[in-house]
Amino acid sequence: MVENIWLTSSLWIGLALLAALISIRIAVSVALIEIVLGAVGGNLLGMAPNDWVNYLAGVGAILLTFLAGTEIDPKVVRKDDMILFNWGDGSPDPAIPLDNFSVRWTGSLYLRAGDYDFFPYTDDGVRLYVDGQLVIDEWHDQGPTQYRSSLPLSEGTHFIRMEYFDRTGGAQANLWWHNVTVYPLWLGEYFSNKDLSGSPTVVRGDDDIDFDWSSASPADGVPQEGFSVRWTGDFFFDSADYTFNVTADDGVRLWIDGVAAINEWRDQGETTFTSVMPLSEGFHFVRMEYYQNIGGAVARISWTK
Ligand SMILES: [Ca+2]
Ligand SMILES: [Ca+2]
Ligand SMILES: [Ca+2]
Repeated sequence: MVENIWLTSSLWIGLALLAALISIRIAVSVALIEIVLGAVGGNLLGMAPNDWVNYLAGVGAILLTFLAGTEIDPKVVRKDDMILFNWGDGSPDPAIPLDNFSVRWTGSLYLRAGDYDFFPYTDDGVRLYVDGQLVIDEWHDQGPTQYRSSLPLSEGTHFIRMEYFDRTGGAQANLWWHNVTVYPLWLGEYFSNKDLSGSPTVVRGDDDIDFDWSSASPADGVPQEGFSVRWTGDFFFDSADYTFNVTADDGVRLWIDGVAAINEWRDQGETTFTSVMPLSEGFHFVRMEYYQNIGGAVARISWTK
């Protein structure tokens, strides 16, 4: 089963790469060729929906670790596991200049049905296409900025393309997404290790992050010690300074949009950390990561204006 998924994934990656290379060669829209090749792949290679893929679908950026993005640039062609980059004043590759460079990622994702929010966070410009449709068009110079696009998607394979450029100075490019129908509040990914590595053992929706597991396991199949959790969600905020309160035993990290708000990633007893973040009115993407080493296990978050 797992081997089949890897085979399927690598075929999709290959198709996306082929589409991009052909499009560079003959200067025809990548999206068009992706859709044609995607249809060919789906019909001829028998890539039927699969329970395991279903289970993973809707998990957001993590799916890119399987289906990958493919960076296509006439200078450098390589595979990236996720679109999560902060190059600072550097560049993605020695062959690429520090400023005035651009990147295109393409990937094919098998997604569950639902309303999806897509969140690029970039410095500078960004364009995002879903199934060839331009859903975010912010191709201009700017500091780090998050955008959001909401659209309903059917169950099946969807084609994501993100294009990006850096003009000068700092450079970063991130993309997350969230299935708000399946996970209206928090999406929780529970890992049977302390560093969020590999595939999660359990993926579920959590209404709140307000847990004191003591010495119990947090979820079926996850050990009571030596586990980690990533929670992601998008929530509406007013225009105000928000105080985020995070309590953890042991380590915890918190990001609001792409901005690191709390980083206390170490063994420790139950401790509360606070960070004040100025937010604009609208939806913001919140990501909290947590690990439990041994002994007590507590994870909580709340915020107030
Ligand atoms: Ca730069
Ligand atoms: Ca820049
Ligand atoms: Ca502990």
